[in-house]
Amino acid sequence: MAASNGRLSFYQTMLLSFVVAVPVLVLLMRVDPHSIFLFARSPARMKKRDFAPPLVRKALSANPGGRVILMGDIHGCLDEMQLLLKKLNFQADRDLLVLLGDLVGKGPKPFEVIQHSKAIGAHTVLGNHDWTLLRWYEQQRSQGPDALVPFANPDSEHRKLARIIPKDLAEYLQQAPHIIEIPEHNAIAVHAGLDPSLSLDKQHTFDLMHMRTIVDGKPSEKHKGTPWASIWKGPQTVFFGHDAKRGLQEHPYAIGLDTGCVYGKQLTSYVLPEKALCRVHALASYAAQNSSD
Ligand SMILES: [Mn+2]
Repeated sequence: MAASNGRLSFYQTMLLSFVVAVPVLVLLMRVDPHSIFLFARSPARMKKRDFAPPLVRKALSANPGGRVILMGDIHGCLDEMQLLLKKLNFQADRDLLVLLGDLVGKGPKPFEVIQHSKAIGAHTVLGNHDWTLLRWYEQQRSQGPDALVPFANPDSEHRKLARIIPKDLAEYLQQAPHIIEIPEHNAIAVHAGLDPSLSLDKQHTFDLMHMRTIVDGKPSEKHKGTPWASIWKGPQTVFFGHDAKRGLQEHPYAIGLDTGCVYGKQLTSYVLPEKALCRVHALASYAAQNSSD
């Protein structure tokens, strides 16, 4: 292969590049047809956040005289969800129920939670676990049950759930916005957080679904750092989940409601206009706590 001077000739270099590059590109295309375009754009800087969907916002209003109930991360805990709704004396035709995302993941009854949410007319923002399930679902729909998803764990429960989720339940998650606004209460619901330095329409959906802190001025998934909610100055009050490690957070303009039900702790809701918390204890511990709330 080598030329007589020990170096490759121009034509040998071209041929070798071609022989190496073509199988690599074919492989990438098989994994994800979009990857070839991404590869061409900025291969070294490609991250999971670059796959996040375009921002969807939705405004909702309460029924006349009705309450708004915001509920933290359910994670498949159907029994606790039903207990909490009973404790709240929830009336589907009167109350507006807004879930803070992560209906699925880790817990025992993911599909039942989506089914029940749909049945009682609940709205939800999209959580990181819901999004991961949808990424698998959409990839499998276009490429078959063995498709892989970039930056997603092929051994995860999401991949298995995606193969069997009923279409109408997947559609319930597909239509979920990333931000729900309730103007009459000056309230916003997101799964994880908001970047306090950006307006609502400039928020990045990856951060909306994953952030916990501000580190070096930027949103971060890390637990260590300044909680983003502590520096959110309003004027809207933001209701969020995703941070079971910190648990209940009550800042002047931000209220965190993920109290780790799936880890055997509590399922928590907040009621407007009463400004009252309502909680139930988990019936069991369904998962070991780690960082991927
Ligand atoms: Mn989460």
